[in-house]
Amino acid sequence: MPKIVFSGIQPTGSLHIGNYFGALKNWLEFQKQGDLCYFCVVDLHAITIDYDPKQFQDKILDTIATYIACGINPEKSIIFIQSKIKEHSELAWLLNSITPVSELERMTQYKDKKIQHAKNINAGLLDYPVLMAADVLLYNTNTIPVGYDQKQHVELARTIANKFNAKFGQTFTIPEHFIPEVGAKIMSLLEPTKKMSKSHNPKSYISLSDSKQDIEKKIMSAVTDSDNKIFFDPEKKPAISNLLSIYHLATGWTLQQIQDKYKDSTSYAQFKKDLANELVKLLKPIQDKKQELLKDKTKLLEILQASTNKAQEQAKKTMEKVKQKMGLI
Ligand code: AQP
Repeated sequence: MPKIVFSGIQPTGSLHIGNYFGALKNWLEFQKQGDLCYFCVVDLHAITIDYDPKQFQDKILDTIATYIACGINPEKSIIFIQSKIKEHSELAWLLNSITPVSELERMTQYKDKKIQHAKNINAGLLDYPVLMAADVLLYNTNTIPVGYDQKQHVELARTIANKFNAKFGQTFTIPEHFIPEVGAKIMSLLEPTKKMSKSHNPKSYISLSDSKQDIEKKIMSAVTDSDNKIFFDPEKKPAISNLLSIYHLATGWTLQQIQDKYKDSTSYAQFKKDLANELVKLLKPIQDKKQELLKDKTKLLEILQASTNKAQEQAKKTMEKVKQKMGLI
């Protein structure tokens, strides 16, 4: 049975290799398998932190172009912008009525974002996981490919769906997360115990749009320990282990093959140089394709129209069922 897959990325900035290895690369596998895939640009999630409305449309378009440049094919997968389908907000409101505030307050992302955005702790920041539950439940999703950071939100979406089904009768499919074995949590280049994030210091992440010079500079100055030995041990050597994982994901070499290659190294310099080169090789075709797509923004939006119609049709069907179950007219 083909799966029904839903996933999204916030247009909060240029996507980074954590988004690529943790999410996008796995989306391609589902697309290749012939699953029914919904890949959304979750702009309504992105407005829960401070943002510049003048730059927002460009960021949304940049994210769409990145999806397509990475290989998401609008003829095979459904690519759309969340705010174009009003049912996302509508269902989120209805699900709010069965979601305990205490569940939302214990979400790790909310606790982190409250500290990071201390001057703008808005209701949307707290309510983020309910909108995410609405995103996935609208499409009868059974599989949600995400990085490790989103696991807790997927669990809450399951709780909400189960609660709704118990209260109003069988309505929603209970979705499951798909978390890749490697790449689920790419760490910051500056603080290897924290996850790579696009809203942190740009030196802490490799953006998919970074130039060769930027990639080299960032990898060469990535934090490491001082023993100059290259082996995988996330506990004792979080920084080198993170770089080894990135090397593995960028090249397809096994961790053992990479460790063997550098077993006689007496410094990290050559390892870092090679890693930077591999990332440049990986990202160059994506960057070229993206630039090409962004030359004609009207056409880029037109490409999404058929996808948006398909998503709209399904969202409408689900909402009709939900409203009827809830006793709305
Ligand atoms: N460091 C990461 N390693 C692996 N996967 C990651 N993802 C994000 N960071 C990593 C996965 O990418 C998808 C989209 O994430 P998002 O942009 O919607 O939100 P996020 O998880 O909050 O990502 P950022 O970069 O940290 O964004 P900001 O800084 O704007 O909050 C998700 O599947 C996520 O798991």
